[in-house]
Amino acid sequence: MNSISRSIRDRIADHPCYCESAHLRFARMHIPIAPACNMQCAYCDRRHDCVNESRPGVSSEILNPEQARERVLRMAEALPNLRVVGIAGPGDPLANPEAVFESCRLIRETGLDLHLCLSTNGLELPRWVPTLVELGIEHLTVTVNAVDAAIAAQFYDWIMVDERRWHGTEAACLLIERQRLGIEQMVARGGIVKVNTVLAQGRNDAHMGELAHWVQDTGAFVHNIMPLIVSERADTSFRRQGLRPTDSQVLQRARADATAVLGTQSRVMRHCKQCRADAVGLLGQDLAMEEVACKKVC
Ligand code: CLF
Ligand code: SF4
Repeated sequence: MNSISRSIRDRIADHPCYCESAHLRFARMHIPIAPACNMQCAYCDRRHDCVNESRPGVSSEILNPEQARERVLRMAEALPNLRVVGIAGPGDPLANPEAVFESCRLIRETGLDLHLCLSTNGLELPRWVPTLVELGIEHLTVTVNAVDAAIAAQFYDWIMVDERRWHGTEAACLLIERQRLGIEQMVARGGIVKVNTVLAQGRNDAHMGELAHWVQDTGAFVHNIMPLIVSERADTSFRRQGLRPTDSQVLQRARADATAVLGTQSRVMRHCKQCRADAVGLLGQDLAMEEVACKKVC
């Protein structure tokens, strides 16, 4: 599918991440309600936000569902261009299902006309697709760093399934299978799915064409390839291995490889700001920081 169908175009028209022309006009807010995670990515220091959907090295406060609802009400009043409430950490939302689903319910009950958007590593996605659909979550992001088990295995120190830690290619196969199943189920139920990929030079940069074919086959709509950020403060496997932040030429080449497969520029995101799990405002704006600063002053 190389042309954008009308209905999808309408449904992403005011989403600042899924539609590039929307990102200078419409705001999103993240509610930091998900502290736990069910895996250890090789680029993540668990003292900080989920790197799959945010910038490392910036910790967030954690809200409970009622506080999340209050913040959404406050921000909706303050920002008339607010269109999206995103749940992106600081851990994995589906490793914190009770708090996340309760927050979504409370936000839905406000009657505000806002998209609910969720970002996950996909490990627990298949079992929760019906719940996400029931809650009206139409925009879903799944971080998929590789679809070749040998490459993917380099991205995860371990994953936790059925109270057991899985490692290596065994873990990678299980994760990739669940990511594919979850995305396909979500697409089959009318969801619009974005795949995020953390691009690590020397690990998955030669793999983007193959990954983009996989994205196409699953029915996911947007592919967002993000550069690896290596924080000096972070203690991660990739940092210990000496990996460097992704070079901009390598990033451009990877995005070009994905575009060649997906067919149109609009299906490969280039305006991602790797925002915080509590960011508020236009992409690139960090109103949350100002809000925190204000609280301290007050
Ligand atoms: Fe947030 Fe993510 Fe929804 Fe957007 S962010 S949960 S899809 S509303 Fe956007 Fe931020 Fe990039 Fe994410 S710029 S890190 S892609
Ligand atoms: Fe960190 Fe996110 Fe990976 Fe969990 S899924 S280990 S929070 S980057």
